[in-house]
Amino acid sequence: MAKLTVHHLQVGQGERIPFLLEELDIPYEIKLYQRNPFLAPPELKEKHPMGASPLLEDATSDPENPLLLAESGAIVEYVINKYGNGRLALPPSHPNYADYLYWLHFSNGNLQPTIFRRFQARMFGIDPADQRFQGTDERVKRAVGHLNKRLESNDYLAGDEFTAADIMTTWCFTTMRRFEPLDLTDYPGILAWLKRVTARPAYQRAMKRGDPDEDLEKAISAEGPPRFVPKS
Ligand SMILES: N[C@@H](CCC(=O)N[C@@H](CS)C(=O)NCC(=O)O)C(=O)O
Repeated sequence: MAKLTVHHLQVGQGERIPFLLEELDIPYEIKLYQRNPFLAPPELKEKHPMGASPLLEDATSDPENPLLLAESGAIVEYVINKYGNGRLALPPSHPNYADYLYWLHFSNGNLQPTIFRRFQARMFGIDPADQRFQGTDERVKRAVGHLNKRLESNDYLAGDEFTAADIMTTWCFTTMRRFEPLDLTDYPGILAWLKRVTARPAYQRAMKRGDPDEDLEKAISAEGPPRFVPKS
């Protein structure tokens, strides 16, 4: 049996990994860290050169010297291929294989940096009327509109089946909105998909273990969850 530990900085993208492991029914330990005040606390920074969450520790082969893997996308592929028998991924023979790959990579490769750029513009005090802010806003609307269109004609990002692409993307529209507000009123495809995905028992169990204080109803509402307030 796999001996896995997830290191998760609460209120963050680390939630993808417990979600994945719960879906695959793979047992794991979870170690929780709190933001200090916004970024990682020293205990997490000491674990890996990038000091970011999630981290997966795998002591299956060598308990004395466990493997430590960062990058949520890499962790997702590692777990699926090593312990999940390929479940939650589509194989190259599947007609939607290219869709699966595209949407699996879209969150970290495009959507998330795009939203984060607008968040940074706001943090740097750029006026929303300023062209530079509007450029970041236009790009967010383009990415979110693209995803919404996909979900208006498909139950899940890769097509009819729930896959790791949905797991990678969910947090961008739930917990990530605690940092950068994003009203989803004009995106009914995303709202309906969020409801479907977050109703899954695996998501509910994962959030109970990783972020029990999050209000999951608010997280999937059109207006979104409350802003993150750092502990002083
Ligand atoms: N591309 C990485 C990003 C990891 C990342 O930046 N995680 C954030 C949590 S949302 C973090 O740990 N931030 C704390 C810090 O950078 O100090 C991934 O997908 O795992």
